[in-house]
Amino acid sequence: MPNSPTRPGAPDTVLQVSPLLPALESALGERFRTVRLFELPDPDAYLRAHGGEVAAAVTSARTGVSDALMDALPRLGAIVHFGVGHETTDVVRARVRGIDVSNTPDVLTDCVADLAVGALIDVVRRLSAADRYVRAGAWGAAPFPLADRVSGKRVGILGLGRIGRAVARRLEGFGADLAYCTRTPVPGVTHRHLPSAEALAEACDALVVTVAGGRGTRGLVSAKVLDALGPAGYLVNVARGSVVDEPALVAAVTEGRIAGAALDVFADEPHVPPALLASDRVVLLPHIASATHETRAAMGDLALRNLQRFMTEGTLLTPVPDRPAH
Ligand code: NAP
Ligand code: 8YV
Repeated sequence: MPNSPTRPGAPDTVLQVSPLLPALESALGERFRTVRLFELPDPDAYLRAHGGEVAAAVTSARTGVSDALMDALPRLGAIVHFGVGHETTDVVRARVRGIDVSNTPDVLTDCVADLAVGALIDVVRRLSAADRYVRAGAWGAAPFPLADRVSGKRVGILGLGRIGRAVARRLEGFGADLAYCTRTPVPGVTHRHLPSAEALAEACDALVVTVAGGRGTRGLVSAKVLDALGPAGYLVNVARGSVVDEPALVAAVTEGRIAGAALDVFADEPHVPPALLASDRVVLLPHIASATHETRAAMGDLALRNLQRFMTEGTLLTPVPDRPAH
């Protein structure tokens, strides 16, 4: 049973843990007694004096709610994430405390899948590299080197959840030969299921990473997996930087042990390893897979509706599922 704010004498402060979409921030300010923790000169002093007044916390998928913050909020009933990833919050720990947790699934799936396919085409056909070549005035001197074909490629999808399946649907239109890896085969999916990331990498020309982040998938794309992908293979990561062993990736790219990588996420954002910045074999994106006007508005709206529902009825619209993804 979650800690409901509808109890007599219950707290009603909403704690905004991190900066959020401006429209969401305005709505929070208009509808709730909202405290912006990240702007306070002394957040610890605030928490000591007023932590017991906080009913719900709103946070980004990237920031979550740390264990220490959870501990400072004895009457917290809900953690509302802006974003689908929630590995920055210990959901099991929250559940033990009677705290419900929500995220924003589905509304971002199409945009993230669009970007994954765009990034795949970019790195395989070398679109960004060709753009740099034209801008550098190199076109007149020599023809741009031939790239690899996208249509008909063998593509492995690591994690066939909402986003992975949307990537698969798009790639079917490219005549891709698809395989995937999840802990449990997905019922009704006819693409080949492979039991490990390494087996999947071995069987494909391009590996698209769409698994959940967190402890359970940390370093899943290891040096061995990259070697299984091989010198003609491409990596696309739109999941989390933690899923890929980044030093191993840097080594594989710079030594030519994989053909290239397209990355929307990194181990220590916004820091990108200098060797990747210097490489023409990689496409580097600043964590923008869900960053469209339409999708961010839909994410903000869903986060707000979760919070509204909790503050009025003590339940959430899109609670994260019971089975921990990490
Ligand atoms: P989802 O529906 O929960 O899918 C997660 C998938 O990961 C499931 O198929 C799950 O299958 C699989 N998985 C989990 N642990 C695994 C493991 N150890 N080995 C293999 N597969 C594993 O989540 P989603 O909505 O598709 O989102 C996926 C992730 O994308 C999010 O968690 C987030 O980190 C990332 N994301 C990134 C951006 C961005 O801006 N770049 C935007 C949105 C989301 P099993 O449980 O059967 O293993
Ligand atoms: C956001 C994301 O960029 O939903 C997620 O898990 O990674 C992205 O949609 C971001 O995390 C919002 O906080």
